[in-house]
Amino acid sequence: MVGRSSFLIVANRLPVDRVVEQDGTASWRRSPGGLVTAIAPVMQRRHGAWLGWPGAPDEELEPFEQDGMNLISIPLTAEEIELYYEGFSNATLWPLYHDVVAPPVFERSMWEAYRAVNERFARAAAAHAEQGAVVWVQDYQLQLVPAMLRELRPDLRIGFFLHIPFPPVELFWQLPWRRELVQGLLGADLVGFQLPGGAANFRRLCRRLLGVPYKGSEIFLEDRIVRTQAFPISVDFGELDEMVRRPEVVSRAKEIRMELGDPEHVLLGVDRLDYTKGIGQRLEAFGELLKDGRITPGEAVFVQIATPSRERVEEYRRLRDDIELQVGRINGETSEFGSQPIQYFHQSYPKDELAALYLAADVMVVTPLRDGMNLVAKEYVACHHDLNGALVLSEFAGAADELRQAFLVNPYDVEDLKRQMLAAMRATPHELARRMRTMRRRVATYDVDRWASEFLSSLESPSASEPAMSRS
Ligand code: GDG
Repeated sequence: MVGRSSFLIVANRLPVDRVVEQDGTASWRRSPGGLVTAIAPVMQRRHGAWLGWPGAPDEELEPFEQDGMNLISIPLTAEEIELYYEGFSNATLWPLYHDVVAPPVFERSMWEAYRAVNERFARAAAAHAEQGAVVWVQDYQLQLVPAMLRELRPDLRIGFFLHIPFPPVELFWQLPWRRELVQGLLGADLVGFQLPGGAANFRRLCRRLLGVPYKGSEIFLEDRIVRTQAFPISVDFGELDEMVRRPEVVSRAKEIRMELGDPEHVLLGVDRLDYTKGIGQRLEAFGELLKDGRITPGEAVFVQIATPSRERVEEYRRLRDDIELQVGRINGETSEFGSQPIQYFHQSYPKDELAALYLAADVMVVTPLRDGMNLVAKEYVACHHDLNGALVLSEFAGAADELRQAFLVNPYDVEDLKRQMLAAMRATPHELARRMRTMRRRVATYDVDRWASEFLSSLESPSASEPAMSRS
């Protein structure tokens, strides 16, 4: 039995995946990803607990321990997965928060399920938190949890971090449940965003919608202060840097280039198959470069890894069909015997294979139409201690704020995409090294550990105005 904890993470998913061995026995393995890596040591130090959904419908599990973390499973029914997760989270909020690049679905049944599931998470967190515990709620699936939890447990210190962009007031305004959502977030002591612009959008929204005043980063409610601040997330630089120096990863990278026919330029895209990632636009631009004769089929190969994602959501099914049609069309028009200019993979890969791919790529093409941060861009930089390699990066990715030495591009502008991809292919080793060195310094300094520790120390320190408020 897991007791109460002084530190809790509340996230849609538990940080583990179920693995079934050949003999049929099932166990859990820690999920890959920076968030878990950054938070696991804090969890171990503070006897922390992580609350989340285990990933399959109707799974009722007793609390269990894995890698020194106490895991508390929050069950979801098949209907809740459809309405709360695929519905309100991924068909309503996801497109709304990403500049409405796809039309958001507004459906009352989805909203009801979102509210009910958020309530379940809040109740579970209230039940597992020690007096005065620190609770860190993650992301857009759980925006009502901070206020629900405060109502149940006013003694807690509550933080919230949004991994995706926070939209401008004019877009957020469309949401029929806009007041409830904002009030949900205002239950936190600290609301963290990827960029200062997201935090500013949120403060303006609070004033327009609820009439609450703010000054600097602080929003003044009647009885307390909510702080808003940017904490740009990052990657485990040390782990990736070490991984790409391993002989087996180095030789795998060489092998990948050979398997691709040893072209002069290997271009790479790695994304969840998502309509926010601008995959179609970048492939279109690459196809035009081939058709215009600016590059020849044997000269460059574009490897696009499109990891399967949200496959039951209608918009994602359509996207998959569109991209696969497009890849077929471009390859059909431009291939030569034995070489296809676009190599498309709708699969996921182990981490070290991904690292070898990053190492093998001359040009990393990261061109989302909107992205909270984009870790792929930072991972690519972390993998290039050789100072080789060019990053083509969308101005609409949060990472563009930090990685100013990338080949920055407007992903809506096909000509600009073509220009920047060509510039990246033609740049001299000296220029590439100059750009990469600066970007690496940034990612090495601001890694994911720093992200987590800055958020937590900000959450735990009282705000400048707080003592004054409590005296009055
Ligand atoms: C959200 C926000 C924000 C991808 N394919 C494979 C694989 N991946 C890994 C990448 C990277 C991660 O998935 C994707 O992270 P991104 O940041 O690029 O994008 P989202 O999934 O949309 O993430 C985003 C992020 O949250 C964190 O706050 O940056 O803006 O949208 O780490 O490497 N990993 C493995 N195999 C694959 O095939 N192992």
